[in-house]
Formats: sequence, structure tokens, C-alpha cells
Amino acid sequence: MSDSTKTLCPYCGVGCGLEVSPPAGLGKQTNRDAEGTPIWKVRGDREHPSSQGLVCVKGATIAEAIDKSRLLYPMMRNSLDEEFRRVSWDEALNAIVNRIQTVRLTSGPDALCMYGSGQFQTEDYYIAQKLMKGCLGTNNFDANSRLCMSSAVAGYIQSFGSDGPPCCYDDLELTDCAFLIGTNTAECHPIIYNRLRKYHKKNKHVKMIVVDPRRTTTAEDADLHLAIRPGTDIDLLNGMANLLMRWGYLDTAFIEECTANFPDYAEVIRSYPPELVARKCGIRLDELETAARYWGESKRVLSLWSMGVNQSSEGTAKVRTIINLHLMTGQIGKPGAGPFSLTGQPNAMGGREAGGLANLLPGYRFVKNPQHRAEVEQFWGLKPGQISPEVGRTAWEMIAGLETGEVGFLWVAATNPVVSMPDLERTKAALRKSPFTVYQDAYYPTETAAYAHVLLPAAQWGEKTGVMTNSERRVTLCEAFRSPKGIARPDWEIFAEVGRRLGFADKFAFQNSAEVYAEFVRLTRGRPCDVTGLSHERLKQQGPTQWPCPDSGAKRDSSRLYTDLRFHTPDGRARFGAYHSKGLAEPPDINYPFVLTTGRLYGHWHTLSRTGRIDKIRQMHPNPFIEIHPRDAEKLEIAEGDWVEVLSRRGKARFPAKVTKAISPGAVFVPMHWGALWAEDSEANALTHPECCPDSKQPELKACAVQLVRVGVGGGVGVSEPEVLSAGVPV
Ligand SMILES: Nc1nc2c(c(=O)[nH]1)N[C@H]1C(S)=C(S)[C@@H](COP(=O)(O)OP(=O)(O)OC[C@H]3O[C@@H](n4cnc5c(=O)[nH]c(N)nc54)[C@H](O)[C@@H]3O)O[C@H]1N2
Ligand SMILES: Nc1nc2c(c(=O)[nH]1)N[C@H]1C(S)=C(S)[C@@H](COP(=O)(O)OP(=O)(O)OC[C@H]3O[C@@H](n4cnc5c(=O)[nH]c(N)nc54)[C@H](O)[C@@H]3O)O[C@H]1N2
Ligand code: SF4
Ligand SMILES: [Mo]
Repeated sequence: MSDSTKTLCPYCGVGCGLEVSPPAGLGKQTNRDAEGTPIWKVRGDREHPSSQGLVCVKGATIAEAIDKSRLLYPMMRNSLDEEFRRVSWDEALNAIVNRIQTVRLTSGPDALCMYGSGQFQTEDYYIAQKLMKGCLGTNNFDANSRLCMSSAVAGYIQSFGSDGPPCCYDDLELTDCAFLIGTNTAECHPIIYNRLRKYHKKNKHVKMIVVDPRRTTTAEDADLHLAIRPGTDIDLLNGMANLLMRWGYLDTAFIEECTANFPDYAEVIRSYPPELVARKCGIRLDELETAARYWGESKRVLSLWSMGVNQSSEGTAKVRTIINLHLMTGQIGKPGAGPFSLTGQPNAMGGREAGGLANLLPGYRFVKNPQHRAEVEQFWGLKPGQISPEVGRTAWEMIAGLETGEVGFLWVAATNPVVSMPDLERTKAALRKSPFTVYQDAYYPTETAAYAHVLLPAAQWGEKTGVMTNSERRVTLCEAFRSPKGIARPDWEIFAEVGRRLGFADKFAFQNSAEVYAEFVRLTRGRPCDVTGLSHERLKQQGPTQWPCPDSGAKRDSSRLYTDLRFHTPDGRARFGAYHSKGLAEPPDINYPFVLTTGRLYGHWHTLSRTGRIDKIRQMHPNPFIEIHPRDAEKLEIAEGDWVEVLSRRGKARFPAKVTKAISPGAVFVPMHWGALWAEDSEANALTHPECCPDSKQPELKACAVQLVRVGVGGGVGVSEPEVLSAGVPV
């Protein structure tokens, strides 16, 4: 019997299988961290179908971060000026329950908000929905997925009648043309990227197109890199459609039998002649033509996208415009083809299944649908009408609600908004006004802890058992392999305990997370994400499984959705979306002449709470920086390593310059990772704005207008030592 535990990497949405074994088993060879704490041994799980034993540097080093700087016990204070004092769980939970009751009575349930995360397990998500949307009667539950996947969700829903990425990872090795748009897959989804790159290298006929204003590591491998101007994706895609139509690459039978709204779309793409489009996108005409030819001539086209598409004030339109190309050429429902959104976080997919956004209910249901509300009310044993018919506050609307005083209670869990939200000055000021903020995290300090009244210690990866779903709809059981640090507790248990103390004892009488999951799966019966055939026990026996997975017993192939070319719309037809390009919410102008874009580096994860504490990764990426094109640098007399001050209409930051042709002229790039704890004045989101897509409410974190000023000569990149600064909290 092996002493190892199978689980899933807790970082990105690729969802690589891991096998963890205890440090004690290694005897003298035991690996220890700098403080001498033994480190658990982690390796790729060869039996996991999604990753086949591979891991990237983040998965490989995860065990080094799980013991450092943990939040060990609940802490409380009356105001943000006071020091935290250690309290018991009982005291902390009583304070929370009292506050919830007071706010409910005085201001109504819509003054209560919870802001959660794609780093929750499905059980955490489910219990939070039952508490907020069910028992408390407010749909004010949103997650950081609002900043991440909500445009993909809205796009799938509008085009196909339901959310759900229709493809699977095997498609990476079955396609003739991989169309990667707004995704730096090599750095952000490395293990699936490896698969694609190997296959592409081996098969000369396979084309790879990358659409990104930056020449990323991903773009380096492409047959065609379209370095479009930020925000011109819809022009490009409509321009490609125009050519595909002109050249007769339409699948007319598919369009006629399986889609609706083609005439409106055809009308729109007529106004995107190739010459105009190439000029608008800042690319050559022959590049646009090559892209359209690769797409048109390929038997199977797979498009992959992530934040360069979703994080946009026209994110939903961008997603639907990608889907349009698939619909017009019949590139869906077959191996190697389809529109495949790459999920960011490890369980943003599970969050969507559990209804973890302000417009959703569990089982891919919608708040706005009276029948869906009635089904969930009945299942939860609530009174008819107890679930509010109003969409709840989205992430940014919670910040806005603190500003106006409409939000009286905010519970933040498994996300670090004081780094990751747009317009940090406004975010911080709003949080400073918050009458009562609960912050539930695994680590301390974090930037957000400095704005909380109550800190609750969460058990994290490896310390709680639950399930996560990856980008290809594959559900994996992640078993606990050690006990929580300090007196930390799993997120779902904390939510359930608060539910019981609020008087809903019968609704939260779960003994363990397997029981929570068993209840959740029943609520998915007959829905597109049906997982009634799954349980913790079955997942343990049969291993990671893709949905749909109903309990009907019939063996089915769930690798792909829509293989019968019937969609989840009332008439079964997929919908073309007819969109003109609107461009950026804040285009550059004379005062703010550059477009700032933001994103990720291979080794780091988000706000550094884990990877910032791993030496190997810190050495890989020691400092924040700004990428500037040599032509722009010359104009501004900026040399490599000079300090550059970056100003937007909202704030400023300083970075050492990296002068590189990897970024297009007129654009600059800054990594999103460094918050106030980790570097001085280096917050990407001090600069960004909260303007968002009207449909998905996803903010445009990928573009804002900035000006650059050189403020110091030399001394920048690669010189200063990485150092944790203390932002008012002890490190
Ligand atoms: N190493 C690492 N991997 C991660 C994460 C991490 O923190 N670190 N986080 C995970 C999460 S939650 C997410 S959401 C994913 C994100 O994964 P990605 O979306 O691949 O990562 P980003 O770097 O945010 O942005 C992708 C690219 O969008 C480009 N872009 C900017 N503006 C535009 C535009 O207007 N059009 C187009 N076409 N492209 C544009 C940027 O230049 C950038 O290269 O990564 C996941 N994986
Ligand atoms: N400028 C700019 N801003 C961005 C983006 C961008 O591209 N550019 N990307 C956006 C996107 S796509 C995303 S996903 C967000 C990510 O932004 P965040 O969600 O703020 O980033 P993380 O650092 O992943 O925060 C997760 C927190 O959860 C804690 N944690 C880990 N496991 C657990 C657990 O089991 N329970 C609890 N309670 N806590 C836990 C960690 O310690 C950490 O503090 O950033 C968004 N912001
Ligand atoms: S690719 Fe993603 S899931 Fe796989 S090991 Fe790396 S971070 Fe983890
Ligand atoms: Mo994300």
C-alpha cells in the first residue's frame, strides 16, 4: 500500500494530477525548507488523464509554500486603526452572526455580501450559495471569477444556451489549426501548452496562430503571430470572417440546420473589408489573409483563449465573435475543433457548476429564471419566493456599494482584492469605509488582511477534502493528506457553522464534505453539468471523470459537448452574435499616450501569497518591471534598467524598464503579481480602471491609458534583492 495521496495541483485551470507523500518516509533524505520544516514530496500523477504525470514549476514546488506565513487562529479588532487580537472561533463566529443579524434587520439582506474565489473547492462554493442565496435571500455572492471567466460564461450562454467549454485536451493533438487569442498559454497553462507544442512541432501541416499584442513565449512558437493593437480583436475576427465568406469557406448546411441569426452577422461582417481591418489592427494585409486561409483550409480548427479576450469592456462580444467563426465554418462538435476557453483558476469551473456568480444558481441555473429559482427553493426546502429574483452585486459592484454605504457587511474568502481588483485607490478607500469586513484566508499577512475587522484562518490545499473541475470539465477528488495548520478550518465548514448559528441548523447538518457533495450532485440532475453519477467514493475508485456524468448507468463519452450539433437553446440552434468593434474603454490620448496591459509570469501565481515565499521562483522572477518597445524608449530617453514612473488617471507606480521588441510600440506591459507587501509602488492595479463589459460585468484589466516618465537612471532590473515589505502588518 502506498502512503501517497492523489490530488490536483491547486494552481491553474489545467488541473494537473499530483501525488503527495509524507516527508517522514524519506528518512535522511528529507527535504527541508529554510526553517528546517520537512517538505512534503510532490510528483505528477501519471494516471491523471489530463496531465499524464507532468507538472510545471508551480505544481512541483507547491509543498514549499504550505507551511510558511500561515494564518493560524481567528483574530479580531473593532476598527482598522487597532491591532488585531487573537480570539476563539466562538467569539469570532458570534461577532459575525450578530453583525449579519443586525444588518439584515436594519438594512435588509441585500446589504450583505460575500466575495469568494475559484480557489474554493466545489463544496465550499455550494455551501456559500446555500447560505447567501438560499437562507439569507440575497444573490450578493460573487467570486474573483468575475475578473477572470465571466465573459466566457456569458459568451457560451448567449451563443449555446448554456455555459460549458465544449472541448477536451485530446483535441490539442487532433487539430489542424490551433488559433490562440489573448492567451499566453506557454506561461499560464504550461502543461497543455507542452502537449500542443510537441504535436505542432511533429506535424508540419498543423498551423498555430497566436493573436497577442506581445510577442510572448507562446507567440515565439507560432507559424503566424498577429501582434494586433490592444482591443482590436473584434476587428480582426470580423475581418477574418469577411475573407472566409468571400472565399467561400462557409459551411452552409451547418449554418442552415444548426444556427440562427446568420443574416444579421453577415450584414455586420460586410463592413470589415480586409484592408481597413489590417490598418485598424496594425498588422499587414497578408498576415490577415494568412490567418483566414489557415482557418479556412484546415479540416479541424481549435481556438483557445483566456484573459486577453475575457478581460475587456467588450469581453462577451469578443467571445461570441470567436464562436461565430466556428459556427460559420462548422468547426464544433467534432474531434480537434471548437471554441475552448482556458480556465484560469483550479476550480473556477466547479464554481460555475455550483452557481458561484451573482447571476447564477447551482446546476448551471440562472437567477433571472423563475423556474430555476423555484427548483432550487424546493430542493433547499425554502418558502416560494425566498430566493431573490434580482441578480446580486458583482465584484466591482460590491466595492461601489461600500462607497455608497449600501453594503453593511462584506465577507471575503480565498482572494486578495487589495491586489487584484482594478483601481486600487478606490478599492482601498471603499474597504476603509466598510463597516464590517471578514477576511478568510490561509496566509498572513496579505494586503487585504490590513483592511479586515475579523480574520478567519482557512484550511487550504491538502488540509481538506473536496472536488475541483478543470478546464476540460474533468472532476478530481482532492483528498486531505495532513491536518490544518493551527486551528484553521475548511471554508465550507465555516460557512455551515455560521448558517447553523443563524438558525438554519437543518440546512447545514453535514458531517463531512462527502455529504455536501452528495447533496450538490442531486441538484445537477438533468442539467447540462449533470454530475449525479459522481460522489467522493466513486471519484476515489474510478479516478478523475468528465461531465456530463448522469447516474443513468449508460456508458457515455463526455469528452466533447454538442457532438449531435444540438445546443441548449430553446430551438436547439446556436446563435450568431452580430457585434461591431467598440475598442477600448479608455483609449490612449495626448496626455496618456500609451496602452498599459497587464498579465502573468510563468513562475508566479497571482498575488504571491504562495510563490512569493518560494526561493526558486523568486530567483526566477525577482522584481516587477515594465516592458517598453525600443522605439518608445528611445523617444522618452529610457534605457534598460532605468526607473520609470507610470501614471494613469487613477494612480501611479514605478518600475525598472525592460526595453524589448516583445511589446508592440505604443503599448507597455506590467506583471500583475506584486502588491504592496512585496514591492514598493509596483501595483499594476493602481493604474487600471473598473470599466467593464455590459453583459459579463468583467472589468477591462487588460488595457488602460498611461503616461511614462523616466525618474531614475539605471539600478533597476535584476539588481535589487527581493524583499517582503511590511504594509502595516507584521511579516
Ligand atoms: N504562471 C501563472 N499561470 C497562471 C496564473 C498565474 O498567476 N501565473 N493564473 C491563472 C489564471 S487565474 C488565469 S485567468 C490565467 C490567465 O492566463 P492568460 O490569459 O494566458 O494570461 P495573461 O498574462 O493574464 O494574459 C494573456 C495575454 O493577453 C494579452 N493581451 C492583452 N491585451 C490584449 C488584447 O487586446 N487582445 C489580445 N488578443 N490579447 C491581449 C497579453 O499580452 C497577455 O500575453 O492564467 C492561469 N495560470
Ligand atoms: N491588473 C490585473 N489584475 C488582475 C488580473 C490581470 O490579469 N491583471 N487578473 C484577474 C484574475 S483573472 C484573477 S483570477 C484574479 C486573482 O486574484 P486573487 O484571487 O486576489 O489572487 P490570489 O493571490 O490567487 O488570491 C487567493 C487568496 O486565497 C488564499 N487561499 C488559498 N487557498 C485557500 C483556501 O483554500 N481557502 C481560503 N479561504 N483561502 C485560500 C491565498 O492565500 C490568497 O491570499 O486577479 C485579477 N486581477
Ligand atoms: S500547469 Fe497548472 S495545474 Fe499543472 S502543474 Fe502547472 S500550475 Fe499546476
Ligand atoms: Mo483568473
